[in-house]
Amino acid sequence: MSEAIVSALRKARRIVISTHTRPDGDAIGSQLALGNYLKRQGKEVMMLNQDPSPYNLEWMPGADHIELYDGSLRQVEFIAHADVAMILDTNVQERLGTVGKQMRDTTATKILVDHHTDAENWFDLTWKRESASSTAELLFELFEQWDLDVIDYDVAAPLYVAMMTDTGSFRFSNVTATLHRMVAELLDRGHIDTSVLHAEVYDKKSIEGIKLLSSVLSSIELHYDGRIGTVVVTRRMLSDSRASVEETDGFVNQVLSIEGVLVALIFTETERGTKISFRSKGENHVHKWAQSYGGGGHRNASGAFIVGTLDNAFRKAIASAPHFIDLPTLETSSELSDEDAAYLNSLMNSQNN
Ligand SMILES: [Mn+2]
Repeated sequence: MSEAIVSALRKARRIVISTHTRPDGDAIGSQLALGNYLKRQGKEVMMLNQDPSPYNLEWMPGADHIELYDGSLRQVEFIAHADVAMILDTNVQERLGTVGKQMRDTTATKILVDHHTDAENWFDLTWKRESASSTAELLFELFEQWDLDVIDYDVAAPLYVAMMTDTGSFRFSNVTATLHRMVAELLDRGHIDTSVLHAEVYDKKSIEGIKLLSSVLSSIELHYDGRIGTVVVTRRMLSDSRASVEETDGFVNQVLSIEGVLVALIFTETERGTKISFRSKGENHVHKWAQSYGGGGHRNASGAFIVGTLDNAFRKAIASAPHFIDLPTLETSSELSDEDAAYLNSLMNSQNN
């Protein structure tokens, strides 16, 4: 399959690249690395997303060439007349946002490069593996197939950032020796100073963001004998801190860093409902849990959205935890509040009936 993808890209003249809404480091890094690589190969490239890049990724080479999708004739025509449409780091139309329909409807060869579970079936060619650390890792494999000599700083830096951000700086369980060999190639070919890139991405927090972190962490709770940890981000916390919601990225990892916590959840209150981010360690997979609320993602990192109040979403998610995670029985769950226990009991009784 990788040969077919490289061959389609070789033959293509016009290539459109898109990635998911609220893009992260892997999304933007992969998009830029591929975009810059294809431009080196003489291709006409358009990079189109629904949402802007996070502020700490705006420095990356080519970031100012990513366009926000506005449905203009120029953009719609480019997609319609493209030879190849690349979909990166998501495998569902809906996650592409406003640009999704055009990407799906184009007559271009639609190529998916992604590491999420449960792909939709409208792609012509796919290069996907759930166990891959990042979409960037999969892209590197395609570059290997094509020509590694094309990789310069403009390709290597975004690819490195994509791998770094999707692996929690190379510490998650999907980090392999093979990934480190790829990183070694990127450092050599891009003449990369890793400390500079790390600082560009991680040491740009605002004082408002750190204040928000402090109020979010004060909401921390442990459930089920300390196996599940939660924090909440209320609209009040956001407005009081004057931080943007993007600055909550990574907060959930603080909860997961507690010894004994298997799964960390962060509940973010929005106007329409509650967003839940799930993070987990090792074999405690959370994607099915997120899917039970219409969400999805990876086995160790998923998300979902529940319409309704924060309080309701919180109790619902906590009560359903034992259906998805191996947890001690109720009797030993000393940390479960009376209210949670009552809700869980009513849930279990209704399922027995
Ligand atoms: Mn990713």
